Amino acid sequence: ALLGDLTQLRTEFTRFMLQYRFGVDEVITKIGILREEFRLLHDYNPIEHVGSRLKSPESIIAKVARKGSDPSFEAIRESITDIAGVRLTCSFTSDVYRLFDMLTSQSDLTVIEVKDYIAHPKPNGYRSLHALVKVPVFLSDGAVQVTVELQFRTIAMDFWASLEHKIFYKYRREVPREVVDHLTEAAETANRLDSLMEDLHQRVHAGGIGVPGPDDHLVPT
Ligand code: 0O2
Repeated sequence: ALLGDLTQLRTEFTRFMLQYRFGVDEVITKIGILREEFRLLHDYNPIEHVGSRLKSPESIIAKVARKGSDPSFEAIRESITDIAGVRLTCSFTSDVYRLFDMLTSQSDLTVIEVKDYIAHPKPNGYRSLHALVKVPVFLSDGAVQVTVELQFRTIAMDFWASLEHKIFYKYRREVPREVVDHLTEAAETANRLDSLMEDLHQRVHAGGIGVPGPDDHLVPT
């Protein structure tokens, strides 16, 4: 009987994780459509990189233990909202909000929660726009609403977050004050870079800096 129980549990877990994988696939397809349409219609690609990940079983279990949630699939589905994650790295800050609007306004997506760490950065300087959404996945026995965590950021925000994450783990979460201060300063520098790039982007788009003519003096790059 134990073997039967284990086999059933394994099947249930596989189905559970599969739903999140399909949720990620649905979101990635949506992003792919926007990207292609942008390229064809606007001759411009606002998306630099798309990444996705499923939380490992170990991390799910650790989070369940941390939160003290009921270890049932239903309870985990409700309490652990970042099992499926999609990260969208955009060129400019305005693109971050543009893509966020385009995705979250799609009628089959339900927005559960939005955290704007760009308008309100974390104390350490972390900046990104987060949205928790539910996306329908149609399975052989009906539709399920799968929760996916979306993170929208610029290349500069991503650069900072990736390196901060590495340093954070190197110190096993006990980061010395001096390092924290340095990281916060680096976040401000990344933010300044984003502002400069956004400004340049707006000026180029507004036609302020035109395409050079044959007599224009060009600075070699
Ligand atoms: P990983 O490896 O990216 O999955 P919770 O998710 O419940 O722990 P909260 O506050 O509800 O926490 O979630 P929040 O703030 O919306 O964001 C969680 C995720 O955002 C993190 O997931 C990171 O991906 C990212 N994030 C948030 N704050 C920071 C930060 O200070 N530095 C970096 N580098 N990333 C951050 P995970 O599960 O921690 O990591």
